[in-house]
Amino acid sequence: MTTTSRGYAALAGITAAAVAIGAAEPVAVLTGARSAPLIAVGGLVVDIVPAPLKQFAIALFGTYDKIALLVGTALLLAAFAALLGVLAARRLWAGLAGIAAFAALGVAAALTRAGANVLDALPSLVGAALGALALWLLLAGPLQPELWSWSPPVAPERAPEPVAPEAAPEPVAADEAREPVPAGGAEVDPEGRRRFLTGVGTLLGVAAVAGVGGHWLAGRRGVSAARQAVALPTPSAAAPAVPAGADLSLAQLAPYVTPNSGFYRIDTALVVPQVDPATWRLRIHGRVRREIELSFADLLARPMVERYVTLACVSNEVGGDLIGNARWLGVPIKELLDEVEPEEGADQVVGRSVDGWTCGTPTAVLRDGRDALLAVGMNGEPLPVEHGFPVRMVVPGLYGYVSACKWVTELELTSFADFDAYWVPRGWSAQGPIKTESRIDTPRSRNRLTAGPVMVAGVAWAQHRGIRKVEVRVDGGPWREATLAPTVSVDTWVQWSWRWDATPGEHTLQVRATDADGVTQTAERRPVEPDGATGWHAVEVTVR
Ligand SMILES: Nc1nc2c(c(=O)[nH]1)N[C@H]1C(S)=C(S)[C@@H](COP(=O)(O)O)O[C@H]1N2
Ligand SMILES: [Mo]
Repeated sequence: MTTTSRGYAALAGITAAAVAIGAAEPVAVLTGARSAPLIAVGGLVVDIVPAPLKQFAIALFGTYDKIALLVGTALLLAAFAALLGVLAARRLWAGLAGIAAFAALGVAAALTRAGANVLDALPSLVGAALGALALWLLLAGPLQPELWSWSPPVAPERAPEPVAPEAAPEPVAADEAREPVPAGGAEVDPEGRRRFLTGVGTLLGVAAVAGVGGHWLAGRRGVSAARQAVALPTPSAAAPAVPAGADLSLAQLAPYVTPNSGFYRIDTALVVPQVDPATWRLRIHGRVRREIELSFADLLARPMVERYVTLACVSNEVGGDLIGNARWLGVPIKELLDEVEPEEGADQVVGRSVDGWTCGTPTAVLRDGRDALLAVGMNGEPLPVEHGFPVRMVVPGLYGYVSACKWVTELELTSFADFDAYWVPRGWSAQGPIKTESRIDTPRSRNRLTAGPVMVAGVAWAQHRGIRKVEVRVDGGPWREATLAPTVSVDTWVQWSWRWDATPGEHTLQVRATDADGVTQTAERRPVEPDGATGWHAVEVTVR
């Protein structure tokens, strides 16, 4: 095979893959976006990939880790498809077998997603069938450019062009020199080439239209209309007003209340679950005396409280931004647990999402009187779909991975001895109380400042314990106490500020917080795994 024909074969393989992926999308409109092959395989990868690799992806790509995964999967698929095309040009059956293997992977991935049914195999099967058809059309069918070694000769062997003696010899690729030139010559018959490339272009166009159109249609089947139709009830216990001065409103400083659009998002869902509130149910069951099941209307009919709670991710590095503060509206989980009457020893409540993700929360924490909520509202709106619409859990004082189940559909009373939630077998601690932490928001590292007074400010948090003190120091000097802004409650972060008389030179600023129990944030640097990072945040600045 020549380099040219190998290029054409690779192009045919990539085109067939594009047809397969594109054709699967309109089918996934019927079966759900999660059953589309790329998403299903990506979801499988998310679930089986080793935890350190996942943490690496989160660290590297932050909240773009999903896009990175999908782009990576697509590039890998394209590489395999190119290889498959080259194989198929020699033996078509090898290419078709390769497509069948990919179809099997897609089907297996789609069928192992939580709540999957047999129909979820359809997108991969239809995609694979049409991909195989495309491969045949391009390599062996009416669109083939007739340059494969086994294709029938189309042109009589031409005499070699006479080479002018003064011309430099053409460099010849090693394999071209070794392999006999197939009948028909290494040159592509221009008619065949036009037919092939037109075919490739048309198929890629059809794949793109099917893929983009199908994806768009699937999106329209989403729940954003149902979300807009939700009328949130007035809380029977309103959130306390945010005290004047809680927000210092400094440039670079995180606002006291995080807007929904800027709220960090972390979850394992490659496509955001679309849960229709009309069919949503919450089952509270397991080791209880009285199992209950609630509809969305049942939930909305209950007395609701509104509370500010700061949510934090266990994967947040020291100085990181996987933390946000919002006003949540919801039903106290304690009241629901009182109704079901958990059995003695049922020390864990497992929140289960529609996509099968689980978290395990201590029953005692949910019943100790703190504002643990089954939330339906976030900052005065129904929950944004990516933040768990229609219902999620919010528990002050615990990291999200053990408490903040989005798209929640089940609360199961069990014990820590009997059940490991999603992240536990992946190396994370079963217990996840939030660690006392603080962050410098302004100035930022590498900021250039002018000598004189500089406002140093940031946030500190120790949800449900509260922050007593924040201290700052320059270049390892004495700790200086910062001013704490007022805050709504011990369940939220607090802004702090300290006026620094900056002198010219390179300086390092450090911060540490002390919680209301009197415990000062440890200097010991520990990684996020298994139960949250520790250490002091530092920024390095230049003052002129
Ligand atoms: N269904 C579901 N809920 C989930 C997760 C998830 O992967 N799936 N991740 C949890 C984690 S690790 C965190 S930190 C919070 C983040 O909530 P947010 O995306 O609304 O900020 O959601 C939690 N709830
Ligand atoms: Mo998290």
